[in-house]
Amino acid sequence: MRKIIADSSADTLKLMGDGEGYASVPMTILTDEKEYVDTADLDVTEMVDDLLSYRGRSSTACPGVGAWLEAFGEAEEIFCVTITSNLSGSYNAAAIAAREYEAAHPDRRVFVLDSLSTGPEMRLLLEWLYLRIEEDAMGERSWSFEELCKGVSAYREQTGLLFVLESMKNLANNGRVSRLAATAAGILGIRAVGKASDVGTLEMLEKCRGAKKVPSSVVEHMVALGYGGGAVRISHVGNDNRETIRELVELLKDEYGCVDVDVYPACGLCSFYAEKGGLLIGFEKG
Ligand code: X90
Repeated sequence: MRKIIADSSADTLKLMGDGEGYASVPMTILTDEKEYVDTADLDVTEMVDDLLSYRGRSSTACPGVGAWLEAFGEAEEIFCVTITSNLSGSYNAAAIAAREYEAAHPDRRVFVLDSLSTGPEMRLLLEWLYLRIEEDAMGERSWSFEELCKGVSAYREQTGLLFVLESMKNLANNGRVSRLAATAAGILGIRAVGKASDVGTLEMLEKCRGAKKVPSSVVEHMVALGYGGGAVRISHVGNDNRETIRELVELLKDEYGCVDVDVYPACGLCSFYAEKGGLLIGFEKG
């Protein structure tokens, strides 16, 4: 049996089909008062509201080796996709779990892909794996373990991630971005637009004054990065951005002929860091 596994920064609790061949390993969000475990049971809206009025310390923790091992179950070929190893220990934990699992079961294989990104770009990588594994299971085309590893690694180079953030307080407080980079996003009405860099860090691109300019700015940056009408995945924090997202999707459809777009709420980890009003956009470059 083959299994795909991602940490919960992928905003993907279920992947397309029935869920047998997929698992999401939860991250944890911590305050002095509460611990939020990023599973299907987490009320993300409530967490985001709690955090808005919370003044104390808050942080996050990635899944440990044990959590990854548990998710592996008894699968024979396992494909893990993690948040960028430059901002989290998730990749490291998964890689250690992979070595342990392979040592305990010499006939089984585990591949761990560092997405160098998070959220909707991870969703694209997971869907790529899912569709190929389905194709193979249906006998439409065979995909060996090695081909899947190579294929998804190559696909990662063909995908990108943009973010639009109204606040970068939690990113700065937890050392994921410099205080200087975070300042603009703290000012009322200013949104920081940036991308996941080639090494999996936050790279600032532009400051957007007001929501009105967000859709065109996002599309411009996407096109500059190679977008040409391919698949787009958008996750959002809170519901204040509906109009912006609607305009963005319309632009992509009308001007670029995009037919494969999916919009959904972010799970706990990305909601914590992207904060209320945050948008994450994953897209294909070719
Ligand atoms: O291990 C942990 O505790 C998790 C740490 C995660 C830190 C960063 C999460 C970023 C979430 C923010 C905008 C997109 C950033 C793109 C990065 C390459 C979303």
